[in-house]
Order: sequence, then C-alpha cells, then structure tokens
Amino acid sequence: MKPMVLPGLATLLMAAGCTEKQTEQRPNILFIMSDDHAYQAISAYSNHLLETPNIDRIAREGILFSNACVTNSICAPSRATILTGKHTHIHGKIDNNFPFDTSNVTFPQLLQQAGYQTAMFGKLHFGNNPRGFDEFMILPDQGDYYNPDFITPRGDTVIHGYVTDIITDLTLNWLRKERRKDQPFLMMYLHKAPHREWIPAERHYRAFTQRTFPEPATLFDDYAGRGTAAHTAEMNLLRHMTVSADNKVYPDVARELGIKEPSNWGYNVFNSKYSRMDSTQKAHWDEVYGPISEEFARTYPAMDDSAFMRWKYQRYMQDYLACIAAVDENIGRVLDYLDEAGLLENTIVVYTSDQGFYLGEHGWFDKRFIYDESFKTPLVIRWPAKIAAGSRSEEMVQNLDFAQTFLEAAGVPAPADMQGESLMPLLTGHPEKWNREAVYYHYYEYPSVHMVKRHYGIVTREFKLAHFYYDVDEWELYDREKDPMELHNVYADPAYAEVVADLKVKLEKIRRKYKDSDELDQHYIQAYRDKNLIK
Ligand code: SGN
Ligand code: CA
Repeated sequence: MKPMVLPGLATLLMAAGCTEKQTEQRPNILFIMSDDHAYQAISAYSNHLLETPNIDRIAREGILFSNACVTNSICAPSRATILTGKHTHIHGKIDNNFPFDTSNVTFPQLLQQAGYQTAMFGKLHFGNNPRGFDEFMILPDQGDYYNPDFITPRGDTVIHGYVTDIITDLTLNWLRKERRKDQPFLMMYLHKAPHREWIPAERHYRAFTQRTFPEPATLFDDYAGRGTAAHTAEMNLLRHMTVSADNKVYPDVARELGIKEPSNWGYNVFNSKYSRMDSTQKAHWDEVYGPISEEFARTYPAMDDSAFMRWKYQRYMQDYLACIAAVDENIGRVLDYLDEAGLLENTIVVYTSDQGFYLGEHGWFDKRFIYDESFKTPLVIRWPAKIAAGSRSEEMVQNLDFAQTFLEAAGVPAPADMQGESLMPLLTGHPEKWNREAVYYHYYEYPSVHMVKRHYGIVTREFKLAHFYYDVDEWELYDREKDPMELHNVYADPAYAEVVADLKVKLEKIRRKYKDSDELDQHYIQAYRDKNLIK
C-alpha cells in the first residue's frame, strides 16, 4: 500500500479556507482613552490651541478618523458601549446614574477567554468593577486629580501624586513587570483628565496660566435659530461655569466680590479638591493661583458680561489644555516603552475620548448634545503591521465599533447581537468594503446636571435630524455641508421638506435596526420615575 503523504500545516489551513494571515501572531491592544478630550484640542485635528506631539505621532504613523462619533455623548454610557458593542438602550447603561448591568458580555471577557492577558488602569465610572480583567486599578466614580483613591481587586488604596502620571506609572509598571511574553495583551489605559474641574499638574499650570488662547467664533452665541434645548441647557460659560471650582478663584475672594454660586456648589467643590492636596502641593498651587485670584479681585468690578465671559474662557482653556499637556506627555512615555520593548509593530494603539467636548463653541462647556463638538470624538489608531502610515478616513465610525474591531483583529468571533461593525476594512485600506450611510444617536440623562433634554436622531454626511422629547416635542434639522457650525435649524424650512420626509423614514428604519422604540423611550422615563428622579 502506498504510504499516505501528510500535507503540511500551511496546506491544511489553506484547504480549510484560512489564509496565511490568520496564523500570524495575534496583536496586542493598547486602548488609550481620556475623559472629555475635544478633538479641537489635538494638533493632528487642529493646532490652534496646543501641540499634542505624542497623540499626533499615533495619527502620523497610523490612521486619523475625522468623523468618529459616539452613540450617547456622556461618560459611563460611552464606556459601556465600547465594552459591549451595543447601543445604550440595549446594554441598559443609558446615563451616569444607573449601575452597569454586569450580565452584559464585554469584549475584554471574550479576549481573556481566548487567551489574552488583560488589564485596566484609570477611570471606568461604572459603579461596579470591570469583568474580564486579570488586573485592574480604577478610580472610584469620577476620581480625583491629586492623591487619588483607587479600587483594586485587593482593596482600596490612595496613591500620592498627580492622577495622569499615576495611571501611566501603573500601566508602565504592569507592561514591564506583569506582562507575560507568551500571551498577547489587552491594556485599557484610561485617563481621568481632562474632565471637569480641569486641575492640572504643577509643571503645566505654571506655563499655561501665562498663555492666551484664540476665542471660538460662536463664543457669544445667543442660540437664535436653535430649539428650546439649546436655550435651556445649563452649560454656558458666563451663566453656569463657576468662578471658584471651575476658574479656581479662591472662595473667600469670590464671596467678597459678591459672586453668587448656585447653592455654594462651586465653593464646596473648590474646597474639597484643594483639601486633597498636601502642604507642598498647596504651596505651589497658591504661588500661581493666589495671584490669579488677586488680579481677578482687582479687575472683576469693572468687567461687563462680555469681558467676564472672555476672562472665563481664558481661565477655562488654560486649565483644560494644561491637563491635556500631561495626557499627551504621558502617552509619549508609553509609546517610548513600546518602542524600546519591540512591541510597537504588532500592537494596536488606539487613542480616543469617551465623547467630544465644548471648548467655548456656542458659549458652552460640557457635551451631551448630538451637535458636532459633543457628538464627534477624536480617534487615531496605529498598527504598523496593518495600517499604512498617514492614512485618513472620513467615514462615520462610532464607539459602537471598537468591540467587533478588536475581536476581529484577535481572530475571535463576535457575538451575533453586537451592533457595531469591525473597522478592519478601513484600517487595512479597503474602504469599498465599508458601506455605512448613517449613524444613530440617543441621549437620556435629563433632568440632570447641565439640563440637556432627551433626544435621539440620525446623522448622515449631509444632514442631522434630531427629535427632542419628554417635556418638549421638537425636531431639528441641520444641513451639515451648508451650515457646519449648526446655527440654523432648517426643519420647518419648506426647501427641506423632502429631506425631512426622507430622513424621518430612515430614522424609523435605523431605530428598528438597532431595536430602539417609543416603548423603550417610555421604559427609560419610567426608570427615572421609579428612582424618584422625576415625578
Ligand atoms: C460631573 C461634572 C459635570 C459633568 C458630569 C458628567 N460636574 O457631574 O460637569 O457633565 O460629571 O461627566 S463636576 O464639577 O462634578 O465635575 S462625565 O464625563 O462623567 O459624563
Ligand atoms: Ca466624559
């Protein structure tokens, strides 16, 4: 009998329909996310505010997405969407109030089961601990900038120092000492900065408080041409940003000037943040912020509203951008380490934010709206093994897409009920395989801080149609090409009647596709009633 010839492994794999690529080493994943980092404050997007050389490096050596967006522009819902690959009405984390339902399947759990070593350091904001991680150290709730508390699997601890540096030290320490060389890793490296109240490190506030930044064209927006929601939102620099907590004027100085903060909130927050610092940190702080308070006491009495607005804008930008300087610098430390360790080639490095943020555009800070500065988020990805350096994509990708992207990159099948789409075709230069024409958005947290009304909508390249509901019933339509600043709601303009009719059909369709409905809207309103958040 003729001896049987055993085919080689490669032939077997080819016969089974596998390509050579699938037998390659699985990539590491370094997911870097900050909290409330506006794309307007990344020089790869625009350098009118500051330089971010390290985030830019990821973009330059990889791909920059100029139309990345979120499904619900607020912290915890965005994080839950990233981990589950589902819209917020499906995973149930619709806002920052309700705890995350840990029976949801998350992509880190799947990667861990598939042999990835997994770790998370920084801000999660779920009200419970992450599942699927071999190691984690997370900030409780929003966390603190100075000498922050951490929750760990071994109990709680306080670490002395500045939060952005500490989260990076924890990340680097794990990569250096805990990483097993025979397994790929998933690292979630999650900054608290630049979240409100924008408290910078000493090395950055010294420099940034000396600087003056260009004002946005819409700083003095009066919201004419927009709906009720824009008029009633409480996120205007002049009216809602506090001089003490946000602008760092000492409470006794502000009180002396007769400045009223709503229910002393700003004063209390300033005091609680300041009291976290040790005596050296306080002394350094006082050297810089003491004179700022004194100068404010001298100039405030002569300020009219527009001068006060301008002063607040500068104070806001000085601290916010100084926080980003620390984020960028620390990302540089991690990239340098990956370089040294020979890990850069086969590590997917992602930099993104949990949502966008207003930097004075429309007179606002905060986010929540479907409007661009809030809805869009920065996204740059570096993976030399697959992504050509200097790539750019204008496709409308979402935080919804991360889970399936990472699972595909790791060769792990994605559960059928995940709702995103893997970004692999866009990463690997095959945009023809990507055919998304519209994205869906739904914001719920109302009534709540900043008072942005509940709304959902559909966004295409050309238009944005949104329905504000619950205590209003208003529609808004923006022509994204003709009116990129979204100043004119053209919903009632007869010239757009056909567009409205067409988009309403598409909105119904996309709501059905993602399994959202009027019944679910009512269900989540009822959940607020049950919790006595509304009557
Ligand atoms: C805090 C902030 C708000 C912010 C929410 C949600 N106030 O309440 O300004 O909108 O968090 O932010 S603060 O003065 O306490 O910081 S999120 O990023 O967590 O969604
Ligand atoms: Ca956030």
